[in-house]
Amino acid sequence: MAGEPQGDCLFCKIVEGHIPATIVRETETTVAFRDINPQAPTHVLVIPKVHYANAAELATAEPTIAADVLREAQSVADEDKQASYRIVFNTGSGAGQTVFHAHAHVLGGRGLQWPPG
Ligand code: D5M
Repeated sequence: MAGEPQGDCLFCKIVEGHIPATIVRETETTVAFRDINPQAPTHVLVIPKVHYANAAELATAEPTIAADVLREAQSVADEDKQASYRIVFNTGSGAGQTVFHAHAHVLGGRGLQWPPG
């Protein structure tokens, strides 16, 4: 059920500590860890501890936690001393989403092209 841990979800396993990750920040509602395949000097994923498939589902069901994710993205950028950074929420496989647990990519530390590919 949405909001509950999913046994087959990689990011739920990271939240539960069953899969290792390089965790950089943790709050009551969120975890932030370095992406295993970094696309920029700063590439951190901020996830809610609760399981929702994507950012829109999270924001609909738990708007306060969705705001926590955004606030944590800023904190990650601050800690990595990135004054400019990009937040990406891939939504749907056509947009490149591969893990169906809501997550913000926080990217910084290099020039970022617009529009993104
Ligand atoms: O982003 C999913 C991201 O998750 C992708 O950039 C790789 C990253 N990933 C996958 N497994 C791990 C582990 N174990 N640790 C850290 N990062 C991981 P998406 O937007 O769904 O394509």
